[in-house]
Amino acid sequence: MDSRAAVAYKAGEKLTIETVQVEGPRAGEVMVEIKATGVCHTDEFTRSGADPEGLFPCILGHEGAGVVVDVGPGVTSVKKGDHVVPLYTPECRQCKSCLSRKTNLCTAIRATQGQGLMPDKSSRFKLGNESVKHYMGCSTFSNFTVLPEIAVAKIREDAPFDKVCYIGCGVTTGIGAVINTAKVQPGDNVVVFGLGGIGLNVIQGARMAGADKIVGVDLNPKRKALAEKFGLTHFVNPSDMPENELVPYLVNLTDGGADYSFECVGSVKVMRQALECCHRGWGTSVIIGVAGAGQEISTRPFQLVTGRVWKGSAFGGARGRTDVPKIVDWYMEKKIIIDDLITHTMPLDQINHALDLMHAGESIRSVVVF
Ligand code: NAD
Ligand code: AHE
Ligand code: ZN
Repeated sequence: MDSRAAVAYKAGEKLTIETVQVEGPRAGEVMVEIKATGVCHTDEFTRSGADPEGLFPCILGHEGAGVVVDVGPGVTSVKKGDHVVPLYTPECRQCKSCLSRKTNLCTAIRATQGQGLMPDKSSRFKLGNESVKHYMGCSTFSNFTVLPEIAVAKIREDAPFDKVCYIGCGVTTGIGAVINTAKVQPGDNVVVFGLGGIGLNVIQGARMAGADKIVGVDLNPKRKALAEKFGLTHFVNPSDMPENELVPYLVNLTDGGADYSFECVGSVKVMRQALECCHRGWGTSVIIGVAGAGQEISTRPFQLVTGRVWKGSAFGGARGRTDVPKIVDWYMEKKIIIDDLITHTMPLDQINHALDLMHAGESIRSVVVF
């Protein structure tokens, strides 16, 4: 069938709105009509060419919500008409990783997903005669997309698509990093670097966990007021002081260092600051940001010898099919806030404007509605 989609032809080029051809679902797959999709910094990271694994031409987007319109042979866990959130981190419940209970990084389809293909090594998207790659197994910048059934979370039908799409990445990544990865406890002091679509969800997660000081660090002064609504207690703008004073300032502000810090920028320089502002003996820093191609992190080993811990978090450590429906419930029960973070809503043909707003620091999340 035909589908309107934003196609990324080449790294660094603007997205182009096209009518692509989408093949129906094969065994174990479902076709989803995407109703809304958020635009995450990671989509832009790939479009820009900074991701060494970026494949083109492709259909980006991994933060969607929609309705199952067709299922392939053997699909049992969802049916036509079900409301779903696509999962770039699937949950097969059978692989070594799923069974370990130690990680959310299901390996069932990771290899082909990284090649921009479905598990049978083919693409469901075509533009004329040319095959178009899937992206993060989701490709939510297409009105219709195909996913393995293990890569969709069934959600309640009264949840608005244009809000809960954000649970497909940003909300779950931020809140999950606090609750699942760091396991922040009441009274902990937390420092969050980068108060964008992810960092503000880390702040709201820290407040839910009962953190004491919630310090936010961002170069954009406009982030302060919004972050305060989510639980921020102290705002720090690195440009207000010489670079070498930032870490000692944060250590002093948090009575000897953060119990937990979170890097939500994607800068290796900031990752180092985030580790080094942690408390001697136990402070843990969680890397969420995705850094550019070929970048490496560094610190003095003494930072780790003296008890600081460096960790990472993907999709907030969440097991998608199990956890996403619960997070949708939290939103519907007003336990978490999403609406204030969706600063812009637009039709598909304005998707490049969403990228401009991100670069200008004007948006938190832009959502495209089909
Ligand atoms: P965003 O663009 O909305 O926010 C980034 C924020 O960082 C902005 O507010 C910006 O002003 C701030 N910033 C830039 N340089 C800074 C500096 N030196 N110090 C402090 N703040 C600085 O991006 P986002 O959507 O929130 O994504 C943040 C990062 O998280 C990206 O790298 C993205 O790719 C990554 N991400 C990772 C996961 C995961 O599962 N690990 C999931 C989603 C996004
Ligand atoms: N290809 C990139 C890595 C990108 C990355 O780290 N992706 C995160 C999700 S970001 C969502 O906005 C992730 O979950 N990774 C786990 C995985 O298995 O890919 C690079 O830098 O090479
Ligand atoms: Zn994302």
